[in-house]
Amino acid sequence: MADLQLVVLKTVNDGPIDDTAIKFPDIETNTMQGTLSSLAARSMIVFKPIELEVWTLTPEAEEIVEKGSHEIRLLDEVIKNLDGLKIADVGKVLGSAGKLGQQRAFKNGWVKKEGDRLVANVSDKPVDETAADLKAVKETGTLSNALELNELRKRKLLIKGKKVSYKVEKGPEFALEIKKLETDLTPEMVASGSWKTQTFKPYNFEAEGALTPSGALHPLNKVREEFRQIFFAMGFTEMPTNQYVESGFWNFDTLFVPQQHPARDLQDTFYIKDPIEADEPEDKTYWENIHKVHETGAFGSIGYRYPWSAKESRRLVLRTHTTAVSSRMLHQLAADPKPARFFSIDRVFRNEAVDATHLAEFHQIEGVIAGDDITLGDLIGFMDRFFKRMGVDKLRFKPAYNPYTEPSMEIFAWHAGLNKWIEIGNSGMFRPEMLESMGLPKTLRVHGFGLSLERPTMIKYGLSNIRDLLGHKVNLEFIESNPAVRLDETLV
Ligand code: FB9
Repeated sequence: MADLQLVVLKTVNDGPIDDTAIKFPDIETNTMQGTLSSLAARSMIVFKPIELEVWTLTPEAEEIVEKGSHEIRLLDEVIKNLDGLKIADVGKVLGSAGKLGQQRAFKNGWVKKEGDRLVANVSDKPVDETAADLKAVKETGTLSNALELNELRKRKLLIKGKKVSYKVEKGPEFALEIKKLETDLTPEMVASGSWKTQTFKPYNFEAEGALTPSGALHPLNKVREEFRQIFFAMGFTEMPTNQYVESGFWNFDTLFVPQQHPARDLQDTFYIKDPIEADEPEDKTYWENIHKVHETGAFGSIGYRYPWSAKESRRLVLRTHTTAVSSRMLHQLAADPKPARFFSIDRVFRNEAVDATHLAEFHQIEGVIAGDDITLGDLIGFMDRFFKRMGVDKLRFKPAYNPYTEPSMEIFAWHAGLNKWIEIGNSGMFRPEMLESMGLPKTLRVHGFGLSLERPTMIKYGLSNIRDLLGHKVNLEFIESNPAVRLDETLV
């Protein structure tokens, strides 16, 4: 710091930096900047950084300054011999510089070709401008003629650099000694009154607060919370989804999914090895109703007419949809049937090929509405209201198939950004084979809908690969820094 005080004593005039400036070749720019900032924070100095563009020479340029330019050296060799210089000998005489020198000597009009030889085309030896310009750059770090400077740069003879200087002047609190600055007012200072003579470091109100290391919510959880609030606002109760392993009974049979349905194949479903089977449900009437409705038909349905296997129904699987939980909840509702709204948002598992938008698991969002004599029109009306809450107000419905709902509809939304309709979910009226098997009255109709959590989250955060959202390749910085999400802004 002592050296720096010398600089402070010498107030630099307003002119450009000249040799009167004091140089500190051994001080790093960051150190210098930090020291000056520290003195300025105490109002001891006022300083202004001045950055100048400087140029240094490449090794080839250094050789030109020492030996002359390639073109002047070629001219020297041509002038040496009365009959000039054989073109074939240029490389031997001048090495790699020969070809360059020959090009520029021709360009400058210094030599001309006679047969297989180069002869002088000038009567007096010209000035070696290249060497002179490079010498000037070496001495001053620049060249007054911008065109010539640019020409040397284009010939890759210069390296661009930056010279940082500082204009330093005395500040209102200038002194040759640095007073110890108090940073905090202490109770002792107040009691003794010493604060009156203390010098306190000025508060930097521009300083950003220190980042407090803390956890961060995953974007999926942020979007999940937005959906949860929408469901709560629309009168839904959250279902308990903390059981990932289900029996085939709850995951398929109660949903009237036949035991030979492709969704039950190994390439779609994860089967548990140990334990391999679940117990039968306590409600034996329900168990028998499901057996009948599959095998012989019941409740007005002709069923699937196949030998229903109790063993198959007891097999344990990783749930392939949260509709398994919906089935449990509706079965419980049958004990006291009344209008109800349930929702769930949780992981489901599919043994499918993974790609940029699909993993072997995803989070399903599911809503179930039970009401007296509700219809497909009520479902469509509800979907309009539900998606309008997230800025999606242009829906279309397309007939679809699900084993457990009839009729079923795929839901599409108009994506203005992509200028096309995109699929945003699936829905339908749960079948009587499912509802009456569990003991619900015919008048209590139930419809449901589902979508994934990953798809809206990827849209919201502009992600195209699901691996940027889930899995071991996720960028933790993205998790920590991604913005809060609001679904009520248009999402698609
Ligand atoms: O989520 C999906 N797309 C989607 C959802 C929302 C969105 O932005 C929000 C509107 C603001 C953007 C896109 N889909 C369903 C459609 C496609 O992504 C599809 O390719 C993938 N589907 C998953 C299943 O794939 C094996 C999404 C997932 C899905 C599909 C159906 C259901 C649940 C999840 C269901 C159901 C259901 C039906 C009837 C009764 C009860 C549940």
